[in-house]
Amino acid sequence: MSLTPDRVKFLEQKCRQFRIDLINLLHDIQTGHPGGSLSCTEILTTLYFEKMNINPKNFKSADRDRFILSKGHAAPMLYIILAEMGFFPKEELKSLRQINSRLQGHPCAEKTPGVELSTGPLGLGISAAVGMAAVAKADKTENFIYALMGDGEIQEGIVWEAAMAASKYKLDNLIAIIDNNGVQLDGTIEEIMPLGILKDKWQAFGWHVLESDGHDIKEFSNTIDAAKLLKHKPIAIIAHTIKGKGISFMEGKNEWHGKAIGDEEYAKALSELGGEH
Ligand SMILES: Cc1ncc(C[n+]2csc(CCOP(=O)(O)OP(=O)(O)O)c2C)c(N)n1
Ligand SMILES: [Mg+2]
Repeated sequence: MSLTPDRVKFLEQKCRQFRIDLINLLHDIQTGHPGGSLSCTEILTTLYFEKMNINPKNFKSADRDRFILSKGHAAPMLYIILAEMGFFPKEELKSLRQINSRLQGHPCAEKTPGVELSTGPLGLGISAAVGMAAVAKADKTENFIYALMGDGEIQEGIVWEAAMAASKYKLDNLIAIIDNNGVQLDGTIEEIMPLGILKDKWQAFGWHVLESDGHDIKEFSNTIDAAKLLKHKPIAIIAHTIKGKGISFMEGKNEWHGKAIGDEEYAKALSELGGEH
């Protein structure tokens, strides 16, 4: 069902607050990945607050939906959202990337409540997601497996092995989302390794393909609804996004993939977002 205007406004407000929380956090700890966290803020928020059947109080129920952050470096935004949902205290966010913390720089399923799979090596998450979707099919559970990949990530060969397997086994319970921000770690996708026409590539590998603005919550929500109705093939959603979205000097800049935020940059970012420390 399409989101009401009030609900969209509520979720947009959440996203604004999550971006403020992210900047506060990464400035405090002087490390972390802002660019890729900011590009998937609306995607994660829509999935966790609107679409997925996940409950922190009953997290291990067999038929829960699964979310796999295959682009594991966006962990800060995932943690902010998991804390908001009540998986662990918000106070704990301050321990991000500290020795012995439950909140490592990349998600750790053994340590962190709410994390389904340890990720960080790109391409690994989608591969495990294919396995999870195959198990769900075999067990005849009604749940969906969602995996979020970066566009740089899909340059990894393992992604396409996983894509072939998902197609062979007709995993229509697998929804892979590509955070198509056009930028990777040390340059643009075009500079480093062009991907060609993504829609054609995924279709050629036997997938349904949908496209959406990845920052438009209503459109993205409708796209997820449409994806869930598709049958007999896995589904790829190409989400058009901007790396560093919401902070003018970070937008589209690979330099902000992983970089400490200086004091002046911090003040500017916060004023643009209209936030407070
Ligand atoms: C197998 C592997 N190779 C290299 C890296 C280092 N690395 C981390 S993030 C990244 C760039 C990812 O770009 P993209 O997938 O486009 O992410 P986003 O733009 O969404 O941040 C690289 C090369 C890694 N984590 N894993
Ligand atoms: Mg990218």
